[in-house]
Amino acid sequence: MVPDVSLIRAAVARAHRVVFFTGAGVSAESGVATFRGAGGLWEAYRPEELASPSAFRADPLLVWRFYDHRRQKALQAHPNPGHHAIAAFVARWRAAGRSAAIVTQNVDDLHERAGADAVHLHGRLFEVRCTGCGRVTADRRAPMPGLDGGSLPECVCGGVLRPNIVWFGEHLDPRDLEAAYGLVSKADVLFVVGTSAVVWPAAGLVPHARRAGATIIEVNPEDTDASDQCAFTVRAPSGQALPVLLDVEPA
Ligand code: BV8
Ligand code: ZN
Repeated sequence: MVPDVSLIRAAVARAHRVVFFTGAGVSAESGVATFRGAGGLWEAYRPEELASPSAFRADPLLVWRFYDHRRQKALQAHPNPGHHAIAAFVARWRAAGRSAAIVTQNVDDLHERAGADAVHLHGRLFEVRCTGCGRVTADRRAPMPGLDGGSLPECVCGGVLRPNIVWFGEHLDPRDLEAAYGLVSKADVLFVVGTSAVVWPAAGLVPHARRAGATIIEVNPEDTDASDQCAFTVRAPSGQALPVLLDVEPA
């Protein structure tokens, strides 16, 4: 680990408002593939080939098969000690009358399955949205019936359903963005966990928090685009580091 664990813990204990900004790395130890880097999803595909409106228009079956595969993998996964440490910390801080929140770029539901709520900036793998009437519904069918036979899931209105995910070139939900920027602008401590910080506007949360005076703590085995904004960088897997770093009581 790192020598400044006690410094980090002291900063966290003093914090009245803590935000966790997470990316695919927080789910890596649950066996959910990250996007970039070795073994990442994008190694086999190019993002614009699959996670974009044009890809869905061109070949909705291919895109649905990509998400169906990820839905099945995500259902087989379980929250890891990193998810549990964050969820327990958030509950403890709120019980003490302090503020703690999670803003995630992830579309899996592992934060929720560890008992926490989260702002999902890039949508949710287990929701579908109708391309006709716009209705959003929870949907955990995996495998998705019909895909093997070449038929696309449909809404009760007859419209084709799509994953309720923000694709490249699509706007994030302004309510989520507003919530996320509102949280980090008041944070005393911002944990940046398991993200390469290359995707915007989500990545903008880090410089925004820094300008607002937050102490930023990165938990990631590797250097990222956010590393130079961080007061502390913990070069370790989040499932190992977070149970240690978050084992604090409010001071
Ligand atoms: C938009 C859903 C307006 C799909 C995703 C500036 C401003 C605005 C837009 C842009 C801009 N510059 C460029 C853009 C365009 C684009 C963008 O940011 N492109 C990047 C690639 C340059 N942004 C957009 O298109 C956004 N839309 O801005 O709308 C607009 C409209 C039209 C025209 C212009 C602008 C929409 C972005 C959302 C895209 N959707 N996901 C899906 O999931 O299938 S993004 C995708 O990347 C995932 O959601 C993921 O969450 C996100 C970020 O990736 P990470 O989570 O960081 O994961 P990654 O694999 O990269 O890194 C993993 C990290 O974990 C690594 O650092 C690794 O070291 C670490 N790690 C590994 N193991 C562990 C670990 N850490 C801890 N513990 C471990 N054990
Ligand atoms: Zn519909």
